[in-house]
Amino acid sequence: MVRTRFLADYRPWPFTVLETRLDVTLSPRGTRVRSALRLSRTGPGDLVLDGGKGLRTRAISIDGRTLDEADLSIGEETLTIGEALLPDSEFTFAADVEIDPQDNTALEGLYLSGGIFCTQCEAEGFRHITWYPDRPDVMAPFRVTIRSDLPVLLSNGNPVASGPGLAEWHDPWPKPAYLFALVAGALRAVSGSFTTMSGRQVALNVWVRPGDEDRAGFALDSLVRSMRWDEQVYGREYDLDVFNIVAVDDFNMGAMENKGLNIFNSKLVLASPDTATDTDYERIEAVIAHEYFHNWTGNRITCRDWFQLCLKEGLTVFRDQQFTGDMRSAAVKRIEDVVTLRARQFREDAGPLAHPPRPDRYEEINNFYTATVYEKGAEVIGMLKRLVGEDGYKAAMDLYFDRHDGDAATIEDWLKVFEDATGRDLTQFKRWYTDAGTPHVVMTEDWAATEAGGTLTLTLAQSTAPTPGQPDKPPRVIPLAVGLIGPNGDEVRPTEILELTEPQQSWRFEGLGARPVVSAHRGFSAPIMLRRTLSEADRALLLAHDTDPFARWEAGRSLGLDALIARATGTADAGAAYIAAIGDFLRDAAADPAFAALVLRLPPEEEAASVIADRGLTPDPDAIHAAREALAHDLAAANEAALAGLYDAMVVPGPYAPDAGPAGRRALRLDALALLTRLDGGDRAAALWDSASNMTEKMGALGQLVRTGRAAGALSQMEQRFRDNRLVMDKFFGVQPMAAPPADAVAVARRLAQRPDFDWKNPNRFRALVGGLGANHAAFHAADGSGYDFVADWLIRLDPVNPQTAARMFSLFETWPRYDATRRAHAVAALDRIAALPGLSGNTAEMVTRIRA
Ligand code: 0A1
Ligand code: ZN
Repeated sequence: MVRTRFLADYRPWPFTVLETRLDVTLSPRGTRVRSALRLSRTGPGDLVLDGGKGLRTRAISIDGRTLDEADLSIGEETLTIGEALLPDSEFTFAADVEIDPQDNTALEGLYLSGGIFCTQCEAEGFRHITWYPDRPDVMAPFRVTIRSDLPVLLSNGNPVASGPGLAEWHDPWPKPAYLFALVAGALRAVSGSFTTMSGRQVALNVWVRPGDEDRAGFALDSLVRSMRWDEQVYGREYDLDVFNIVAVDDFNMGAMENKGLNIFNSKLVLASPDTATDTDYERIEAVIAHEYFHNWTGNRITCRDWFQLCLKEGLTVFRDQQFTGDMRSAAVKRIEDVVTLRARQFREDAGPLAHPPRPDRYEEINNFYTATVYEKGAEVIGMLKRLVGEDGYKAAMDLYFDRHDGDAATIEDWLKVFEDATGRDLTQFKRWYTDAGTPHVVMTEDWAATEAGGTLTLTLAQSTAPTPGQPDKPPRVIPLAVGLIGPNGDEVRPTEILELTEPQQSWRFEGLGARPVVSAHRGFSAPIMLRRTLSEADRALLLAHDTDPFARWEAGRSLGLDALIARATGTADAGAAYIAAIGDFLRDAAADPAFAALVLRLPPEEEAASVIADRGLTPDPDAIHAAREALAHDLAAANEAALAGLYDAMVVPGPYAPDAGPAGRRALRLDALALLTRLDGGDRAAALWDSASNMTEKMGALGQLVRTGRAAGALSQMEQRFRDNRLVMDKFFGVQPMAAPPADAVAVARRLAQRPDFDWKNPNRFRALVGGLGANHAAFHAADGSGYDFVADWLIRLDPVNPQTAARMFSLFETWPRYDATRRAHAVAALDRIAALPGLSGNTAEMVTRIRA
């Protein structure tokens, strides 16, 4: 049943839960859940509890008196007890229900993953476990008893008792039901400990399946680094005696921050040099940190309602980005984050699924765990920090933790804290939370030379295109960081922040000697698209000399994009300036390999398509693919010696370490390899496949072999060696459709889908294959519609089994309006075929309707 929820309809629940007691007897087909909620009335109204279809209700009682059917009304989604039947002040509501974890393929609520019982309750999963006020503003301490013969029985909080077949847990920190978790299984712990800043000992465990223990150490170390960092940078101390992390193979998302018991997709826990890449390691470290940081930003301070989701997610992403920047290279991390933001969030903001970081309506909240809520939510906090400064930010954060600890808060509360701590009026700034769309900022320059020295006038003009449901876009506060670079490459003015608040404003820089080159949007100071005219020579100068690493990278990126787009739209041999600038850059590339790897990487086809569309033209995926291949070839040919030199020089001696230093060298080496393969046809890649002793180099080589049609041997070796390793086999399923030549990729995907080990009910495996094809731009957007059909067929199959994972993959289709009429017709036909299906889940129905609108 589809129903729209509105932010404006928020009403508090008329009771407080003083304590929640759960007694759970586990069994795959009939798990018994007995709950007792101590309630106290805070306002008038019936007692209305949430529950799902899967609950087999055996008994409901109030203060021990079992209610007859006549006293209750049990609907599809709620249980109601009339006000007249309830005691006046405090009373206990108890429920006795039975559920079927084995049947739970949606992976929401209590389910089984490879013999492990586990839960996923965010956002509204707890209602599949028992009747409950399943809303984030209802918080309670929990006491949980688990009964099972399985050896490891875990829940939130601290362990209070355990015996044969039984464990009892107590979580003293009031929490909403979405943070509840329970795990039971034959698990092994990799353990450590942490002494907090006030000297408390915390036991740390990473729970994995027997045999996986040797791949859990990095996750444990990452946890310790996260705990220390949150104390040092935010003054936040952990607040329980134990912190447990559990890895499960079947999980809809990355991981979940359940209080004291984080549950992770195993791909974000398990790593060893021969099974995980450098990127996997970096991601594990970041997600372990993210979930840990939620303990304060999400758990101690949670959200009043799901419209406020970015309150916890934007802030926690911002914190995990800061953490990774501190652990590794801040400059490289910033560029990586911008690349992801543009690829996912800008694209979302420009299409039919655009929504503000704080939406004001939704049908299915699980469809709003988006790049906009997460990544743009983080960008908005970055801007806030830039506007109020380091000290202002620190004062505001201290006040936030002080004022709102224990609360279910709102974006208004968050902004008020910043206003109170810094004295700044954030009325206009709030639009970043309420308005969708990426602002365009046009920058123009006027140079006037006088006797006293030249004056540069910079004019900035902002506008934002309409988005669904929001036709008018008033101006926002946009902090644009700029610096000036002299013609000889020296910085003549350090970074300053121009605060654009009007539709158009100008700034004057006086007393300059020669006309400088403006280094603009330094550090990507706001999530906007900056449009300016800058000569190729000036961009080459910035790439060579800018002191700001983001702006420096951006100069090269912009040359690359222009070269690619010119070729894709008609100019055959464009890109001389780009190729020459990269050639100059390569001379110094070894100085900072991780940064150099980013500069050397050609813009992806998808990004070229977005920029072409943004310029009002129709992107042609085949032309873009051909142009990118040709540009890569020419770039390689012009710089062959330098690339070959780097490829040899960037070998990392000694045993593998996942640290930023060696990882950066491997990244540069593999980016050089990708270009050199255009010249040697895959010889180096084949040799590297044979000699590599770590998964990073293996996958770097394999991608090139797949692209050049030389992967058969490597793939069969991979299969031989890793057929029992699910995570490595996901790579096997992903790399082939993603890297195959677009003309072959759909056939490759179809063949893989027929393999018996295409276990499509496992979200990782499904995403590897179907998402892998989706990531091959020219294949997914094949002119004959075969890419759309392949994805649609599989989404149709997945939807009844796992609606959340199916619905989230619809974003692959969100760019359909920008392509040509033939492709649009194919995409619309695929979407309409899905929309017409009887019994479509609410999740998918909402996505299809929004995308088609
Ligand atoms: N809060 C988690 C993300 C998450 C959201 C929903 C889930 O199930 C539907 C699972 C995880 C995070 O930000 O990591
Ligand atoms: Zn999160």
